[in-house]
Amino acid sequence: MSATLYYSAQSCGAASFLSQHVAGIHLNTEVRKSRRTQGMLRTLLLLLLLLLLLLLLLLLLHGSLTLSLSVPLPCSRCCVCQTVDLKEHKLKKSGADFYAVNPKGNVPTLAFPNGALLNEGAAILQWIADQAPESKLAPAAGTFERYQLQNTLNFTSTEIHTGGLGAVMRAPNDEAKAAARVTFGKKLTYLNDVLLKERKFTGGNDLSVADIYLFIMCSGVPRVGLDLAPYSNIVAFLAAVRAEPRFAKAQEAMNAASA
Ligand SMILES: N[C@@H](CCC(=O)N[C@@H](CS)C(=O)NCC(=O)O)C(=O)O
Repeated sequence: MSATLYYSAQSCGAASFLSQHVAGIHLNTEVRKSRRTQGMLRTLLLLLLLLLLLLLLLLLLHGSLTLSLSVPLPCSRCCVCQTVDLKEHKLKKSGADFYAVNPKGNVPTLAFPNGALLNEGAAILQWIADQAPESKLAPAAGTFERYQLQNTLNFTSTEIHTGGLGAVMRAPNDEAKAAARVTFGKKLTYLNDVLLKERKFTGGNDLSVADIYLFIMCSGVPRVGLDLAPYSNIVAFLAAVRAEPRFAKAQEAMNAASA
C-alpha cells in the first residue's frame, strides 16, 4: 500500500513532493506492469481474430480483461500526495481537519497505511531517497557520506529554515528583523564559502534530497529582505538545481498539481 505525503507547494513540504517525484516513487509501477500485460493481450487478440468463428466471444472476453487490468494495484513504494491549507490546517481537497492526520499540524507529513507517521522533513526526505536507491538522492546508510547528508539536512532545518527564515519572519519589529537578518547572513556566508565552495551540489556532483530542501529554503531568502547576489556560490547552486532535468520535471509536476 502507498504512503500518503501531505505537503504544501508554498512551504518546506515542497521539498518532499519534489524529492518523491525526482526519486520516481510517484509512479505506480504495478499499473505500468498491467499496461504491459494489456499490450500482450492485444497481440494475442489480433491472432485470435483470424479465427472468425470465435470473434464475438473473444471481443467480449477482451472487454472484461481490459476492465479488470486497468484498476490501479497497490504499490509499496509509491506516494499519494495531498495538499494542505496551512492557515486553516485543513486538507485542500476534502476540507478534513489536518490535525486529525498529524497532531503536530505541520507539513511535510508522511502517513503510512499501518498508522505510523513521519513528520520531520529530514526524516521524510531520507525515507524517500531510500525507497529508490537508484535515484542516488542520498548516499547509502552507514557511510560517512550519509552522515554528511544528515549534517546538511540538520543545518538546513535548524539554521536556514527555522533559525534563518523563521527568525526574520517571527521577529516582532523592524529592529529585531534587522538583527535576525545579520545572524542569518552569517549562516549564508558559511553556506556560500564552506559548504558550497567549489561544489555543484552540497555532496558533490549528485543531486541529493538535502540539495532539494536547501533549494526550497534558499529560494525564500529574498522574501525576508536579504539579497542573494553577494553569495555567488549559492546563486550558482540554485541555478544548478533548477537545471537538473529530473528536478525541472518535478517542479512542473508540482506546479500542475497546485494549479
Ligand atoms: N520541524 C519541522 C518543521 C516543519 C515546518 O516548519 N513546517 C511548516 C511549513 S514550512 C508548517 O507546516 N507550518 C504550519 C504549522 O506548523 O502549523 C521540519 O523540519 O520538517
